[in-house]
Amino acid sequence: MGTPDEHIHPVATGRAAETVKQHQEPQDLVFYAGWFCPYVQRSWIALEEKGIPYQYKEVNPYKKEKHFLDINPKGLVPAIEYKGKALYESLILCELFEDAFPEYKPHILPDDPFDRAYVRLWTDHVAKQIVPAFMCTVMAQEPEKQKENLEDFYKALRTISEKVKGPYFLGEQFTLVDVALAPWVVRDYILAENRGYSREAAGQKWNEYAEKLESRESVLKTQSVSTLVGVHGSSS
Ligand SMILES: N[C@@H](CCC(=O)N[C@@H](CS)C(=O)NCC(=O)O)C(=O)O
Repeated sequence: MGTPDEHIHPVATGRAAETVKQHQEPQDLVFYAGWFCPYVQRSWIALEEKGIPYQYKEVNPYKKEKHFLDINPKGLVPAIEYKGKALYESLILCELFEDAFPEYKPHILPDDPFDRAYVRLWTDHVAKQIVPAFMCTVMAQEPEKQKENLEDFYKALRTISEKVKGPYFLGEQFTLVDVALAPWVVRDYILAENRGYSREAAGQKWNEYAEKLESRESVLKTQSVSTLVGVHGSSS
């Protein structure tokens, strides 16, 4: 796939381009994003779910421009500026939106403290098991290694599938687990086309859950036509 930068289309396309267009007006919350990035899509889904007012600013994080490094010293998207303060890390941003804008609904964390912790536990599974296995499968060069990583990916998917209440992870409520996972589901065609992955092979429950995630309106609204370069993140 070459270097990430080499393939980057400069702006969002498809439904995501319409969403970007609707969020150009200055707002207290500035969302620094790369349309192609699955981590960005997480925070973007959370913003769109809630209808929080924000201004979208496209950044190419691979350029490491000074103005952006002042916002996120790691130079990664997503990042935000809110009332003069800056913050980054996709899942932390999702939690910030939940806490700083409680009046904007739906909430993506349940009210019950046990359920909240449970959602965080399984979001952690997405971040530490599913996403790394996806990335390793894409990056692996040797067929043996690719096979091994794909098996780890299937295993991580089956583990979460057993816990899915349906239609979403926790039942009717669309929560942070779903938000964290959806951007990888919409990119799984990369594994299907290049690594022999199929949703069916991960089980019927996974297949049904994946279909629910990819057809959620907030996911569709933040989706560009091609996401091929969007698998080059740097961590979970
Ligand atoms: N852990 C970060 C990962 C963010 C990330 O890796 N973003 C990628 C784009 S998908 C990026 O900005 N890469 C720039 C680089 O690696 O220099 C998060 O969850 O926000």
